[in-house]
Amino acid sequence: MQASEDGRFAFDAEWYDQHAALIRKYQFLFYPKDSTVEMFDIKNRRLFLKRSCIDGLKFEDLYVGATVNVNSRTLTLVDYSDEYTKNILSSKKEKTLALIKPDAVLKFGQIFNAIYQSRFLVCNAKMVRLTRGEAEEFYAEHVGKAFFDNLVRFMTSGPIIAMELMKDGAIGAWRELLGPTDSSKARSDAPNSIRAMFGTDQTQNACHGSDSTMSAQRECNFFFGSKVRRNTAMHQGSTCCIIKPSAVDTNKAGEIMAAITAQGYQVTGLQMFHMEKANAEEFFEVYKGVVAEYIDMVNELSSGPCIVLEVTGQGDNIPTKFREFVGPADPEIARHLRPNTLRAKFGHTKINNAIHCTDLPEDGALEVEYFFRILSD
Ligand code: 3AN
Repeated sequence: MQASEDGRFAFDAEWYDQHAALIRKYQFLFYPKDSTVEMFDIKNRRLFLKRSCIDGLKFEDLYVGATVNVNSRTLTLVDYSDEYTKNILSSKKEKTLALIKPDAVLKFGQIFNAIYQSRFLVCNAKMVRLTRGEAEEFYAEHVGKAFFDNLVRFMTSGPIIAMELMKDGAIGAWRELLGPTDSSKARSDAPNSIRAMFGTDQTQNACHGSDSTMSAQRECNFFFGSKVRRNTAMHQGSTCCIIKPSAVDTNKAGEIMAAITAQGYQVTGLQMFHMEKANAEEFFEVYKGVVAEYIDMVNELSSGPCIVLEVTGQGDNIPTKFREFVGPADPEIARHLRPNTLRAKFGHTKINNAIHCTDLPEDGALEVEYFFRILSD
């Protein structure tokens, strides 16, 4: 296809058709003038979607690697399909890898919040624990340096959270937000930086950021390609908490995470998911025919990325206790009756109520399993 005359953007998009077990390829066109989308089926050389509005889709959501929901299909934008789109978008948008290191993982809510406040888009996130071999490979450029052993020991000492961040000039912007490598220097030279606020010294310095386009690509691929596939979910005495797409989209996820840990809960698993509509239907199946809002719940859960947490805590019956902390399904009711609950603070409507949590105690393990074993594979 040719460069656009009326400023439309063109991407190559793919959709994995589970039934046919094959990848279908489309050309995806976005017209910023009226925010409409048009799609062509590449193999069959025909119009697939007549130019129309897609609910909730914004220009900022479109970049290579993004997932977009169109007519119940979760498409991945795999490349720019014309020079115009490439020139305009690729020169600005950048991806970088951020790691929350073991010393700062308990502060992950505040760090996510700082990231959202600085207007980064979190495209992917997952909590993992590195093996020694993985940490050595990740830091291969530092082999032989005096601090190498110490660094590897530290990076394998507990869970870390990997994130793929995106914005214009993301690599430099994230390093600026991090501050100097040495946390003491950060406190004197950049007191509002993440390392100043959350780091201890030169090795235990809270977070990592890629230092070039090449390393960003390698490092994002290291965590979100096929290499590090495990997650840290423990599947024991835990419950499932989904920070819903509408809360993620309005940059509330960090505040919600911080509120959960401030209440004394621990987060032992964390992963971002881009739900297919079919998966959202399957996950909410127990509500079908029972809850009037079932279809809206499914649509909301598949409308964009959600962040799923495995939550544990002191004592028994975590699903029941955590559910009380999440509060009534309707945030209006929650604000009247239980103003300290998560839904009272972060919810808007019964559908956009910020959080899903496991309802029945016996389902806690099943819901955690659905995300951290079934979908994550
Ligand atoms: P940055 O993470 O600021 O880019 P690098 O890439 O030079 O810093 O170093 C990678 C990691 O190695 C740092 N984040 C830090 O944890 C550790 N490190 C770097 N320099 C030292 C040092 N002189 N002493 C101890 N640890 C260090």
